[in-house]
This record gives sequence, structure tokens and C-alpha cells, in this order.
Amino acid sequence: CMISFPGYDTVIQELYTHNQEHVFEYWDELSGKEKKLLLDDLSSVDVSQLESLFTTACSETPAPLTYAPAAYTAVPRTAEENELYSQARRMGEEHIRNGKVAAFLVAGGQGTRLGFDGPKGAYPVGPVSGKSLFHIHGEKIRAYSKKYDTVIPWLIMTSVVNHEATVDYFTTRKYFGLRKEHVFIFPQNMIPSLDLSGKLILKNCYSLFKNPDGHGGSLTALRTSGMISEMERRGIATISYFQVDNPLVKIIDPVFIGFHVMEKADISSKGMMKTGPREKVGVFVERSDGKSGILEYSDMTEEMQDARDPKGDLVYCMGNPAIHLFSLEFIKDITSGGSLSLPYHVAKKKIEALRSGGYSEIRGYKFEKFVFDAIPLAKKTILLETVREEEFAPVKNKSGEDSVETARELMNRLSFKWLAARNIPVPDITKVVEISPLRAVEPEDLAGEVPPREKVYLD
Ligand code: UD2
Repeated sequence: CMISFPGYDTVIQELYTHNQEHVFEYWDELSGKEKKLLLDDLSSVDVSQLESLFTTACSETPAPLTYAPAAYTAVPRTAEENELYSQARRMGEEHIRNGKVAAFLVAGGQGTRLGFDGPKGAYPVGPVSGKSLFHIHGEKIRAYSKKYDTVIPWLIMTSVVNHEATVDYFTTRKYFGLRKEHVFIFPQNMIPSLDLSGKLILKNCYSLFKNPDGHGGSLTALRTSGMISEMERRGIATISYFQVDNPLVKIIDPVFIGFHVMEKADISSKGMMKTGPREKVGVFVERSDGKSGILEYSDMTEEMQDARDPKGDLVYCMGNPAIHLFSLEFIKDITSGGSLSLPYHVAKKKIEALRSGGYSEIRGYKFEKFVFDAIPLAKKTILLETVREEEFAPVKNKSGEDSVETARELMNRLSFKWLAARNIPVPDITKVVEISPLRAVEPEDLAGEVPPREKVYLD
């Protein structure tokens, strides 16, 4: 017979109606407090939504849309294009100087591939300094604030999985020299995972197994955390979005920002040439419904990944380094009413579950929203090509491809490129150079000498 608890009967009824009453398997063993915890957890769950997500996950219906490669503004080559870039830079610099830009880091992911127990941002990547991703990002924000004599608020989205650890990390490191009142750390929402037959999964006797709702949850999280109003109050117009795992990202790029402002775009994105058909990045597309968007690598058929044009170049060549600008007005608009409905993407994952009195590893469905699914909602978007070596060094894996080793090597190469651009000689003995953002955020900032040591940190 149905269990009961004062004040929660509708919630309980809902679970029975949807055949999810197995979540009460341990009910009789729970204390009053635990019963309430379980029911509160269940109250936050939209069971009918999950039911329909499950139905979609199981159905093999083909994607309703077809795709063509997206048009983009290529890296400038002609004098005319260079002039346009200079104009954009001037406009972007003014926008930054006027305090209109905030930086937005999404760092709610679990970093499971890296096998690192802690927030991914705490992972040491500096090839000489050993500084963490958070530390490098923080120094960049300090450097840009100083360079443009302005305040750049820094929004950081975490998830329940790493929120406290992230706040602790920032606190013990004194916010890397930033003023605490300009750094906002807030968690994203969670969504329950389901087993392969569509049932909710218990993490322990009184709580459900959930996963962060994807970086697509970041736009809603900006609203629910009160950040949209806070940014409005501060006169922010542009949100510069980046991922935690890329130490080379130009967090505040005047050229990119200039184009975004000049074109009055809702969302602007950077794109980069894919290294090959199997590179694990999404690609920019024009959809058959006339909208722009990004198609995730896991959603592309091999045929699509391999497609080449008559010259032999990849057709879907513009990869996604996950660097975007959002106009605050646009985020405000699409999240008003509290229901931004971005589609959920589903992935089959291993999950540690409690069932029939014991823990075991099962397979289940995790649901996630992707931030770039907001692109089709925008009236105006732009896509600007960036040079990969100058701003993309993803830290995804422990070793091999897209690992901390490759990222360190890419950082080192860029340091050498900057030194060469400034005609600063590098002693023969010097093999590794790391440039602190506090010294330079672009080659033009760089001056001085490289001391004759094998590993040099220019700070
Ligand atoms: C992402 C992009 C891919 C490509 C690549 C470039 C997606 C779905 N795919 O792939 O197209 O651009 O990056 O590096 O974005 N995060 C959260 N909350 C979540 C999930 C993720 O904050 O619930 C953050 C995470 O902390 C990280 C970023 O989002 O900063 C990307 O997550 P990922 O590493 O799982 O994405 P990946 O590598 O599959």
C-alpha cells in the first residue's frame, strides 16, 4: 500500500502514478529526518518530464533537420580585412574600458575523464609555474582589468558536486588577487539520471542519483542565482563565456567583442578549423530550418564527419572551441518566465547505484542541456574564425590526446611564438617558457629578456 507523510501526499502520489515507487524501497528503515530529505529531493523532480525524456532517448526517430556548413568570418588576410579588425578592436576596447563586459566560466562538469578528484579548475597545468586552471584564468582577469582600467566581474558556475571545494579553493588562495566582491560563484541545477528501463536511481537510501544539467543550465542558473539583475545593476551588456579546461582562452578579446557589439549580435561564437574528421569538437552548421547552430560531435554520423569538398577539405570544418559572447539582454529575454526550454541530450553512462540492499555499477541515461542550443534562438549571431594555436589547448584526458601534456606543450609553443613576434631572443638552453598573464595577455604587452635557464617563468 501507498506510503504517506504529512504535507507530501501529492509528491508521493505522483511517484506511484508514474510507477516510480521503488524509490521508497528503504522507507521503513529511514529516520523521520531522512524521510523528509528523500521527499524534498523528490519534490524537486519533474517525473513526467523525465518520462518523456526517457521515451525520446529510447526511440530511434531520425533527426528532423538536415545541416549545411556554417558561413564564418575568416582570419583577416587582406588590408581591407585587417582594417575591419582594427575597427572592431577599437570598438571592443571601448566597450571593455566602459565596464560593459563580465567573464563567465562554466566549471560545473565532473571532470571524470581526467581522473582528478577535485574541481577540474584546481588541476595544475602551468608548464613551469604549475599554476592551476583557475589560477591562470584569475590572473588573466586581473590583467585585463588592469590593462583596461576597469572592473571585470567574474561569474563562475559550479555544481553541487564541486561547489564547496571550488569556494574553498578560491578562499584559501585569496581569489588570486581579485577583489572578492567582483567574483560570483554559484551552482547549477541537477537532473536525475534514469536506468535503462526508465526508473529513477537511488544514490543512497534517501537521495536520488543526479547529474549536473549540462552547461546549457548555465543561462537559467544566471537568472536563478540573481546574477542577471546583479550584472544589470553594474551596467554589464556583454557576457564572455568560456570553459574551465582551456588555459589558452582569450577570456576578454577586444576584437571578438568589437564584432559582437558592431553587429549587435545576441550570441557570437568563435570557430576554429578542425584538425581532422574525428576531432572531438562540435561543428558550426546552418540548419534546414534556417537557423544557425552547433552540432555536437557525438550527434554526427561518420559520413558527415568524413564529408569532403571537391578540393579535399572537410565540409564541416568549423570546430567549436566553446568560446561565446552573449548579450545580457538576450539572456534576460530567453530566461524570462523561468522556463528556457533547451533540448536535452542523452548519454549512456556507468552509474554507481543502490538497489536491492547493495551498491553496484549499472548503466543508465544521463541528461544534459548544451549552451550552444541557445544559438538557434538568437535573432543575430556571428561566427568568427580564431587561430587554434593562439587560443585552444583543451585539458580533457590524463594523457595522450587533449591532455595536460599536450596543453603544456601548446602553452610553451605560444610563448615562443610571442617572443619571436617581439624579437626577444631565447637562449639556446631555454626549452620551456611560461608567460604569466600578469606579464602579458597578448604579444604586444611583452617586453624584457628571457634569462638563460632551461625553464623560465616570465611573471
Ligand atoms: C565540449 C563541447 C564540444 C567542444 C569541446 C571543446 C559540449 C557538449 N561539447 O566538449 O563541442 O567544443 O568542449 O573543448 O559542450 N560543464 C558544466 N556543467 C555541466 C557540464 C559541463 O559546467 O553540467 C562545463 C565543464 O565544466 C566544462 C565545459 O562545460 O568547462 C565542457 O564540458 P565537457 O568537457 O564535458 O565538454 P566536452 O569536452 O565533451
